[in-house]
Amino acid sequence: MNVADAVGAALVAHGADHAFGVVGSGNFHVTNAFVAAGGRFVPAVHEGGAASMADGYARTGGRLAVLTVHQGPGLTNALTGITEAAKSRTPLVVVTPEATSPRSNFHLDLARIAAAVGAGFVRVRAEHALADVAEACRTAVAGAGRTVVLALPLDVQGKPVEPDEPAFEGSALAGVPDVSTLVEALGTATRPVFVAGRGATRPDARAALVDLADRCGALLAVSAAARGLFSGDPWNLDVSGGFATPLAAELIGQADLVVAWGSTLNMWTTRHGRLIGPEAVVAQVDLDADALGVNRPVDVAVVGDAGTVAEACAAALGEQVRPGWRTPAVRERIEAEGAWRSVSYVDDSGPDRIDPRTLSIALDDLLPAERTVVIDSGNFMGYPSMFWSVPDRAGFLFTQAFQSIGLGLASALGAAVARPDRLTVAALGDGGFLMSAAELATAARLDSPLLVVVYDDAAYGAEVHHFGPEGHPLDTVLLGDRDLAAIARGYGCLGATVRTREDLEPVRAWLAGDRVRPLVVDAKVTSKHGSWWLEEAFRGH
Ligand SMILES: Cc1ncc(C[n+]2csc(CCOP(=O)(O)OP(=O)(O)O)c2C)c(N)n1
Ligand SMILES: [Mg+2]
Repeated sequence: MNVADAVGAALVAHGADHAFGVVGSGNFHVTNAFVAAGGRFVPAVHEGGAASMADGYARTGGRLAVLTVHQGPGLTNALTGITEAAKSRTPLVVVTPEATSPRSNFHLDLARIAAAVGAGFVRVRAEHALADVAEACRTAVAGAGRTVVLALPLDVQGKPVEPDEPAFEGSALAGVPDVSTLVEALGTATRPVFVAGRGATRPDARAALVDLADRCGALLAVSAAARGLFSGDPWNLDVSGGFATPLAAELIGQADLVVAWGSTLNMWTTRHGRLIGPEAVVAQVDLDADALGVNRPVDVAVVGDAGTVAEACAAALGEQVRPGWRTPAVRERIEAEGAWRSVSYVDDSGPDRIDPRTLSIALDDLLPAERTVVIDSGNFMGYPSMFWSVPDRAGFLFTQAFQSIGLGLASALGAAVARPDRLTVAALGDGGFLMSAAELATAARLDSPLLVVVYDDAAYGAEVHHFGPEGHPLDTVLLGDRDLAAIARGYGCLGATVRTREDLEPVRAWLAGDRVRPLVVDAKVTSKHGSWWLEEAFRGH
């Protein structure tokens, strides 16, 4: 067996069941070997799309994914998606052939590229090929997860490989840290709030956190990236940060203890620190010691996995159950005011354009509760993030770690492959849609149900609202009114244009049907004002 074949098979042996990519000469053999070993390969139109598909697949499925690209431009095309994955700590192995000779057209300094985007790097050696793949896979899935570039030199791929290399070993579980100070804080707080973030990674973190919150009477909140973690819990305040409901902002602001679980309490999650009251004791639990206190001072810091630490705290509290903040009055308020749709607004829909809030609420009513919601970046992004319910943590994918527009559609395709049992709903702006529309060709080929909702304001709305109020010329950030439904039909998808609530009838019909072909909804939305979460974001620039 040669190195390329062995690497493809080893990736499957280490738990990768899906690879996404575009195949060229350099990754042809390794990709075929992956498929021969039982893996599924999903071809994308563009490597940028493939990278986001792999990212979306890994994040939604909670498992290792593989991206396979051609040498040189195949990798550079994929870099934005790889960077988003690296910043999100996605367990992803990027298999890239390597032209080692600096005189080759394809040559890149792969180690430096990987380092530059925050990814790990492993180069496959002929004599240690299996150990090198094992190291890449182990690094990808260990701890909070890591994106790893696995370089497969072209001049090594055809060499014979020794079959009896060391076997893959899973990562050892970290020990339980000292939680006494945190337990003391939990045992004395009267208005505790938990804020869980992306780092609350273990699949059973929810159960451990909810159990602990039940014991100490804590209210539950999440960062936007972890939305859905506490869905269905009666004490769930939903998102803390720019998307927080007025009620969530009010209650978090009154907390006497805020415990961040796998969240760094960044400017988004805390509205630049203003959400958390000055008197609150702040605790932070994170697997990564370097993450402790990065964004604000913390009074209690614990290095450890959120689920493990929560279990240890619950054990230390013993039979003690404190009412904390769980009064009937608070519960009634969460029931009455806990969702964005309970907040009144003045509908600015007209005959030709629909208010994005009205659109979002109408769609939330139409869509099945079992859904995977995927959000691209832009002014629009708060509407689906705030108004659409999500069933659980796997039901929400936020592609904002690199703050790139244009990653949502392909990420949604990866999510749809990971969860074909659910309807995947991608929310995009028209700018992000046009940037990534080529992957509609992939969407039309896949058999997973997909609904794409484009909040179409005929502009790079975020920039319009950023610079418009200051009187700058805006021609550079206007996109013009395009027929996005027609574009979608050209790729083999279905398309519908929505200007009023009544125009949603084709969506209702599509949902009631077999949903075999993806549906793209070009929703012509009003955009008189910039969104308040965007104003919040601009404070950081
Ligand atoms: C790759 C990339 N290019 C440019 C930007 C700057 N940018 C941020 S939001 C935005 C506008 C997005 O427009 P659209 O997708 O239509 O969403 P809208 O803001 O109109 O709701 C732009 C250009 C970015 N974040 N990422
Ligand atoms: Mg737009």
